[in-house]
Amino acid sequence: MTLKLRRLSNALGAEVCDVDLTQPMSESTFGEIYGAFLQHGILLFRNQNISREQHIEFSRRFGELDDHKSLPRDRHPDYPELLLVTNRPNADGTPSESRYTGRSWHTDMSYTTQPALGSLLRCHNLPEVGGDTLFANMTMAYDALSEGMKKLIADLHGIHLSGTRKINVAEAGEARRNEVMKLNPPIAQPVVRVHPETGRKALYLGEKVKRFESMTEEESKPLIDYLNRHATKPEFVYRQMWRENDLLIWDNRCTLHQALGDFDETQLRHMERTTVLGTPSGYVTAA
Ligand SMILES: O=C(O)CCC(=O)C(=O)O
Repeated sequence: MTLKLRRLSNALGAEVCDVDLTQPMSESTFGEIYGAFLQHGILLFRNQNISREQHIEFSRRFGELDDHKSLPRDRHPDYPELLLVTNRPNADGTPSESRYTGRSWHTDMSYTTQPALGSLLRCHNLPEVGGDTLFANMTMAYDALSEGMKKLIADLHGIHLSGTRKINVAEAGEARRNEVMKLNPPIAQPVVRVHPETGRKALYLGEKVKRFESMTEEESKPLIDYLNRHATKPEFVYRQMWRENDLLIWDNRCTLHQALGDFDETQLRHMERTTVLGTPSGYVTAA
């Protein structure tokens, strides 16, 4: 079969128009999907009324799945392969721990030494309007830098911290932040990452990076801020306006994303994510 693809934006992404994920899929069709994933960075499958088992089974074709032990409170109680991104209150009426997941530019699990290859996010419930997610193409952003800047950042490592977002402390609580920090010590990752499959260079930063290795926060901040601002300019970005039963996969090795929170928080937004483990990258370092 030849996949029917529709590009989603100039920067990245394609919709796969003619695949039904409730049906068995041949190796050759999956091979085409994987090729399109590498080429476009994001693939969107609309109208996929799949079960949780089918979500997990399809995800496994991309590689080994994480059991989300770095975020134990956010995983589905019956399916450790599924991470909840939801504002549905807990059974005891307390607010969901994951209601603010992803509210800053990041790439999944960069704060571990086995960052994610890809993530497959399924939209279960949406607010009346909004609840969008932004994605940015880090290969394109890297390519657009000057040769001087490329040289300057070539050997830098950014220190990726987990659970440091102010919103977590203020609203999810100090206890959760400390738990996540303890499970996830600071990790130094190359600022320029070579994609293990395409061989292309991409910026690997985001707002979890507070400083460069061997440099202070004060020294690092202006350049980190510049690179993040550069990388998330509109020309590198796609805005996903979700529909229920969308399944979207992104390549964490060459994209950043951010959940916008552009909706009425009293309305339900419920997403579930599988995370495909990538190749080892980075090393544990001091905060
Ligand atoms: O909820 C979203 O749209 C994105 C969630 C997110 O950032 C993530 O799963 O890493």
